Amino acid sequence: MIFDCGKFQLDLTTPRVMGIVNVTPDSFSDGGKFAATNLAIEHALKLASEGADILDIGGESTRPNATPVSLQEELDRVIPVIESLVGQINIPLSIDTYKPQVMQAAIAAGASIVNDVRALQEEGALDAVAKSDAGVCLMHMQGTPQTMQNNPHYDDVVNDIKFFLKMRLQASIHAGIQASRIVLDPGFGFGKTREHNITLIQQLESFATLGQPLLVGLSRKSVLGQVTGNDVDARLYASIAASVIVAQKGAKILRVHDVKATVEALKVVAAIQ
Ligand code: 8Y7
Repeated sequence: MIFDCGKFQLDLTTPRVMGIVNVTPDSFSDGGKFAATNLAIEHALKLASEGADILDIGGESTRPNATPVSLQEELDRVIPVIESLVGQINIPLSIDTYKPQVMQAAIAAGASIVNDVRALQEEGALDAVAKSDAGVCLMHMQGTPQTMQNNPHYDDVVNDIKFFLKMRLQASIHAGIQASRIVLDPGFGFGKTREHNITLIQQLESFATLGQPLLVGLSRKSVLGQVTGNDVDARLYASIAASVIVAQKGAKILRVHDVKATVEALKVVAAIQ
């Protein structure tokens, strides 16, 4: 299976690792924007040297209750990082955004993948991707980051999410985005209880019927905190366990903070399979 992202043709025969690069000055206390840019670039280069196959660059936190960021602020955060990285490393860069203007600017700056937690539902987002040759990740979310963890409900969590992804896949293909450019993601933690997340992991194989590669993000997520009792900065071992399990259940791209540990764990999975 090949994931077609313009300049890059990513072979998904074995699972790939997408390293997370956050460009959010609020999480870097004082230093301000210049410091945030440089820290993000440094971190991205470290993840690339650890074996990341893709880097996912985001300028707006999608955590529950995070404050929204203006278009200009988001551009100011992510574009300098993308511009710098395209000249330094030769792996696909992904832009984590739901805003079509950010998608367009990031692609112009050299990004090869759009990672959209709103699955191209924003006005103009389908067109922004369709008129490029970038790949795209369509993710499921119930509600918005502000409200999604207030009592999420599904009739049948697996089938409801599969139906949503199937509809967004159809809309994307209809807009002119070839199926070879599309990966799908159940969106762990985005409007899901602990039980919803566990059920989705248990039944991850059933997403194969959608016929597209699956991207999974479970790294350091709250379901792993609920299971282990650990805070977010102590969820590495739980994250590795989750990565190994979803890789065995067919996930093709793993979105993670801890690239080195994940790459090693996946080598063990590959050696056994
Ligand atoms: C995911 C994601 C986040 C995910 C995809 C976090 C941006 C929250 N999670 N994108 N983004 N899938 N495709 O804890 O699971 O990393 S942000």
